[in-house]
Amino acid sequence: MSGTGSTGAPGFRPALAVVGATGAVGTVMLDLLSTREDVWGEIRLVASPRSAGRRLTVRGRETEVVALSQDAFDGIDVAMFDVPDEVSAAWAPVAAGYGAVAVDNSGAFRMDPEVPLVVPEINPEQLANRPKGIVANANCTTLSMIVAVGALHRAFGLQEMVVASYQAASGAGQAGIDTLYAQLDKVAGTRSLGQRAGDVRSVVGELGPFPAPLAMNVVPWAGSLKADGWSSEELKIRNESRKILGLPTLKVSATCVRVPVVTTHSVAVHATFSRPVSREQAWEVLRAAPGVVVADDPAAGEFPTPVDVVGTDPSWVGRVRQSLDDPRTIELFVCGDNLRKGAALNTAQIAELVAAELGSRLLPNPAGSGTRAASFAVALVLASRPVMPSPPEPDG
Ligand code: 2RA
Repeated sequence: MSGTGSTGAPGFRPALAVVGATGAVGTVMLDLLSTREDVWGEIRLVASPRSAGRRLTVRGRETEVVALSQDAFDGIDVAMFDVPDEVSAAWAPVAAGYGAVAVDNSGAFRMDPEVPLVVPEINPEQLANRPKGIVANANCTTLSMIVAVGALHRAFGLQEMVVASYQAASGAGQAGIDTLYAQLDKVAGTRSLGQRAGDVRSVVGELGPFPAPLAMNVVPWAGSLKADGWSSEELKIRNESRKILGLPTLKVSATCVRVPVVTTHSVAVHATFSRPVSREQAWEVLRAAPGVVVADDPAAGEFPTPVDVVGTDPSWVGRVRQSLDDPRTIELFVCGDNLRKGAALNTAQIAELVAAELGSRLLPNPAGSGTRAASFAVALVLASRPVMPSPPEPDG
């Protein structure tokens, strides 16, 4: 019943299950698993019964996808879930019951006080607090900005944050990507569109998962309607930022907007700290922060944009300014690939930390070695560099 991928330190390689291997995030996950340092023994690909039997390539090996069932977790040490909330809610506890550590990318457990919400650059120590055997990954919009904001918080003490997101179509899954491309096809080449109310709407046809046309438009809505006009996405940014930063009363206001970008979320952040912060001080902290790249030279036209950031791992930060009205407030613009750091990469980083922890448990444990091993693992995971080129696209 328990996860026992391949026991016996020092060559211990935990067995990994990737649940949701055939979805948009699952596909990026297979690419990451194929290019990051290989810490895994068996990699078992799991998906809905509809996708079972497909063959996908991971780490150069063609692997058959198995159907989600209890048996899928037998012998598994770490199970990643890239599936809808209700699937995770039902199956992550099953994986944990089989002795695996479940790393869940859905919203099912993020705010559960017995489930840590981990961003390895910010709060890796929370990984140890997992009484349910489940660790949660944050929402892609939070993840796109929190590594940069967390570094600034550590240096200057965050007091309040106002953000506006510019979210890509792929945040709404494959249906979002398909809808955007279909709408772009329909508006392409018609030079009169966008000059009369309703003309774009009448041409694009299907709205897909969006409440208004996305091509040639911006849509001030993402997620579902919650109390008093807030969207679920806006509340996630608030609640998740509070939990990750360990600031349960942090003031956060968010407005989430969908833009006609395929992949990579952007967030404009207005962050107020406990003391004055100059632009130079903010740059210095951001440049030293793991997982952050500063691209900030507006005179040279240098700032992050989604089309330049997509497919990369870091959070890219530009347009850093000290507020003209409050020296304690910094304005910045952050771009992060919502399918990589916003989803698959953060999940992979958490899983790698768990793998290191499981491996270190099997080593002789002289006083202090656990702590040293943990710090070393965090450093390795954050180095986050591909160790081999991407293999060809999966054939499934
Ligand atoms: C979105 N953040 O962009 C969501 C996906 N989890 O719609």
